[in-house]
Order: sequence, then C-alpha cells, then structure tokens
Amino acid sequence: MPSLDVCLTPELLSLFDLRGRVAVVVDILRATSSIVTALAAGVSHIVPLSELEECRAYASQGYLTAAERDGRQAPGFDLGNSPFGYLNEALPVRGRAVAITTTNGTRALQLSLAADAVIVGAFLNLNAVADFARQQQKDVVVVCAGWKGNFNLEDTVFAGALAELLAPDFDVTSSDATLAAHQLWQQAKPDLGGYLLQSSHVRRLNSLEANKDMDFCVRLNEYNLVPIWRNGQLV
Ligand code: 3SL
Repeated sequence: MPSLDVCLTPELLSLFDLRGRVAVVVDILRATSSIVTALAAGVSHIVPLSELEECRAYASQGYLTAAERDGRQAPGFDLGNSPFGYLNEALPVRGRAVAITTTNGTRALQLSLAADAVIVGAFLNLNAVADFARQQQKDVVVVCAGWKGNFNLEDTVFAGALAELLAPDFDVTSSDATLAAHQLWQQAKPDLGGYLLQSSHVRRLNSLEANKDMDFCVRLNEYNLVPIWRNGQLV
C-alpha cells in the first residue's frame, strides 16, 4: 500500500527522497490557491520562479507577471498573489501565460522537482488531488511551503485533509507528521475558516486587508483540476 508523508516545511526537504514519489506542493495562503484559480480561469500555463528579476523578464515574451513579497504585490508587476487577480474582468487572463514569483510557494515548487510528479494542491482542488494520488498509486509527500522556512497551520491542515481522504487506500500512519496533520484537520474541519483565524499568516494577511482572500482559499473543491509540472511549466 502506498504511503502519505508530510514535509512540514521546505527546510526539512533534505530528509525526504522524492524520487519515485508524487510531491503535492501546498501554499494555501496564497500561492497554490492562486495557481489553481488561475488555471481554472483559463490561464494557458504558469511559470513559477524564485526571483523577481527573472519573473519581470517574462513580460517581454507576452506573459502576465505576478509577484508577491511579504504579502504585498511587488511594484511593477501585473498581478500580486491574490486569487481574485485571476477573476477580475478588468484584466482578462483566459489564454494568457503567467510568470509568478512568491515568497514561499514558488520556492517550495522549485525545491520539489526531484519527485516523479509535482502537482499543486489547495483546498480549492482537494478532491481532484486525492483522485490524482489514487490513480498514481505511488507514495505521496505533501510539501508544505510554510512561511520563510517555518511551519504553518494552514498548509499542515490541508495535508491532514488529504490524509483523511486517502486513508482507505494509503498508509497515513507511518509518520508522526502525518498523524499530527490528521489530528489538526479533525479540529479544523467543523469550521475551517474560523480555525485558521488563529494562524500567523491569516493575521498577517488581515493586517494587509486580504481577508477576503482567506475566505476564498478555505473553500473546498471549488475546482476540479490538478496543476502539474511539465517542462518548467504548470499546466
Ligand atoms: O509565500 C507565498 O508564496 C505567498 O503565498 C505568501 S502570501 O499569501 O502572498 O503573502
């Protein structure tokens, strides 16, 4: 039976051998929620990047550019990191390609490339991610983007939700990280948004007046798609 493990922060990735496994990269607030929303809104593909300057350079190839640092849109870019940026009639995104860089999410993606498959998870596409994992029948590692190397609540709670869905077909008991994530999800699921109000990043986003983003990012199964890494792009 395949197993599900949880890498609680990218700083712990050196302890995991991703080869032969599926990496589910998650940054609920907000990078992976925004990426799922962007592709659902008709973006053709997304190039995740680590540095602002390499992202900016994609503008000359016709890409929309999206950049966030410390929760704010970086100056000079078309978009920040709000999922609503892709649902805005004033800036149609259907058919456009996007280059994106964020503080933690795009870095976690870049660090996970040794995996057999790298996919993007969010509450917005939770069931679709579970279906993908079941089809693959390989060990899964949920890579939590965290915040600047630290553990965060929302990504770990997502890992617990995925563990619950996969429990009949996957071993979700072999690591303490997965057990802890599963227990956090049990506490959070009756009122996910309310539970996450205590998290440090929700407080940070609320101080930036991004609280409607948080309400959106905790919606379950809004979209039935799984962004997957292919040749340097998420499609
Ligand atoms: O760090 C990231 O990748 C972002 O998702 C952080 S923020 O939600 O845009 O502040």
